[in-house]
Amino acid sequence: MLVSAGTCWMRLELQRTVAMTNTDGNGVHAGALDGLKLFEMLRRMLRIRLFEERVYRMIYDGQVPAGGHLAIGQEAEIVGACMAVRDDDYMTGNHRSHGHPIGKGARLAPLMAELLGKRTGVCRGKGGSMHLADFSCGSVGESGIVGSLMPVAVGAALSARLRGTDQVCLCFFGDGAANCGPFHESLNLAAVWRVPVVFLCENNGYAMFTAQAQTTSVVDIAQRASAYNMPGVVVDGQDVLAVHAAVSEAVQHARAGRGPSLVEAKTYRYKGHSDSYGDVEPVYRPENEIRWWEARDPIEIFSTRLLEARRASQENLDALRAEVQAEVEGAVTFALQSPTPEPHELFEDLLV
Ligand SMILES: Cc1ncc(C[n+]2csc(CCOP(=O)(O)OP(=O)(O)O)c2C)c(N)n1
Ligand SMILES: [Mg+2]
Repeated sequence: MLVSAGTCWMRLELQRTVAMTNTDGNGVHAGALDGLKLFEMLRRMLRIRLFEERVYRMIYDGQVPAGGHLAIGQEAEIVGACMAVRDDDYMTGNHRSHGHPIGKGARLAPLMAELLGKRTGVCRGKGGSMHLADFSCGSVGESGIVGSLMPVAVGAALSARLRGTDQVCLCFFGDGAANCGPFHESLNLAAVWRVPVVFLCENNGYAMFTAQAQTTSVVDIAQRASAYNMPGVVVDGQDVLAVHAAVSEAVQHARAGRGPSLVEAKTYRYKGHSDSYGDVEPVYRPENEIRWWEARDPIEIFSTRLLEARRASQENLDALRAEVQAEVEGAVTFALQSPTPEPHELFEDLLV
């Protein structure tokens, strides 16, 4: 009963959001982005999707020691946001953030090796799925403690300002995190100090097995921005261009020294909360809800738009998918063949 109330609410919300933020007739913001960037957006979304699907299979084969939380279905909000910032800008994630460094341009092989706990991983195998950082693309860190990277994002942005650079920090967090203390503390301090952070709420409608409507005082989490005197905007998280446009505006605001913004992307995860090996989840989402969201698949939507706007041919799309598939398989081979760390390495790279 409660779940179906949540379902109905989510559909209405998404329909309202789509109406508010839809792109132009072809679904492509004419002139805003060149063909190469559009194609790169699709490439990164495909990288995330195929990487995560491969990780999913490897989890159930027992090859990923700690399991993982997958973001399949959320690719558009990740890539739309990450491609609205520069390579030298910072980014923080959460427990569901394999895809976020990929969105920001990370190489797949060291990321896959990290998930397998290998020495060649981005954190030399010590971070794993939930605690990885990839400094090569500005990914400062991720954490299994919900909300805990939000103050870190404020710190990264503050450091940029103190060093006199114009870097910004893109801070990803979930709808569940928006009900935790660090959300409120971080938004407040970021606003008081006017630091250049873009808070990106990935509202996938659930915190573990609980629908947002059952736990949250507001319909749109972006409403909370007004409590902290910053701009707040809701965007269709399945539309990569809409997210890109909203985050670009927030980034411009931050770089101009005008402080933080809150962008809420309405999205959905197709897989369970966690795909840790052996995890059995309760039934908390109706099948028809999952099917409804799958019909709004971000990669399908964007591919169709590129075809309709004649920005790509079907052959281009097929070739891109094959290229990314090969890249993912290359990453798997690299990770499987890489050595595991020696026991003494446990005490290296520690700051005490
Ligand atoms: C401080 C804290 N409380 C509770 C948990 C258990 N937990 C792990 S993920 C999660 C849900 C987070 O939901 P959300 O922020 O919406 O992110 P999503 O998983 O939907 O991407 C919870 C409650 C935790 N890891 N840390
Ligand atoms: Mg959530």
